[in-house]
Amino acid sequence: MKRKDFLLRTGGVCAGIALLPTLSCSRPRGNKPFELPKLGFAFDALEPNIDALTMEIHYTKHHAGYVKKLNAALEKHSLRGETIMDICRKITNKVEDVAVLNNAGGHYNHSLFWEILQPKGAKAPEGKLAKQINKDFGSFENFTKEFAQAAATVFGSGWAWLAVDAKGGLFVTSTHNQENPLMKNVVDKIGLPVLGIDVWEHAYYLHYQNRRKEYITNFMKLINWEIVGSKFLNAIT
Ligand code: MN3
Repeated sequence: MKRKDFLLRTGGVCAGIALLPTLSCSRPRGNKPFELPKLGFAFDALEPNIDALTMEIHYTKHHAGYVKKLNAALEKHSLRGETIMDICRKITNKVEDVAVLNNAGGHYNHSLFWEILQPKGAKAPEGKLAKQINKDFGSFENFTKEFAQAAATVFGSGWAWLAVDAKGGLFVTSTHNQENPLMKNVVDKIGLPVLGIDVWEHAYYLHYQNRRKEYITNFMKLINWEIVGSKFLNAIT
């Protein structure tokens, strides 16, 4: 994929056409507030790897909290009305942006997390995604090791990601707090996330306590590779 196409798709050229409001890629949503996305499965659907109580609290308290606080933080913010992805792409870590940064990240990251965890679906990458993983990591096993290592070594709260770069290649990275690889003004490695693991303690502590590695191992069994694969195809075509 050409770099320009990637930037267009990921919003990287928005700044360049800021003077042409009719061409803006902000796609205003009529300032409708963000809503908690519907969960595609029951709270207990991921048992025993992710327990029902963790799921329920994570979704109804944590994610719902990010959505509520995001809407409040956007009330008087210039990014109000933009899509969640464009907000992530444009946000900075300046003091006046922090509330939007944390809660837009919280909303985007968790929405992706629930999507790729949906029960059923392929249990290993297939097709173009499988080929690209082999190309960029050597093998699926190597990818798994690198991803698990990135997740295990996040200091404090954060996420590990599989993301697509400007050339359509895949890379593993990790971010702090609710940051993600879309946030080009905030993080070093920029790309479009296709898979993410939440390693905040609220994601696993009730069931795993301090055993983050065990949570990561079991999370790997839950990934719906069909959905990750379609996200990858969307990113490169
Ligand atoms: Mn979380």
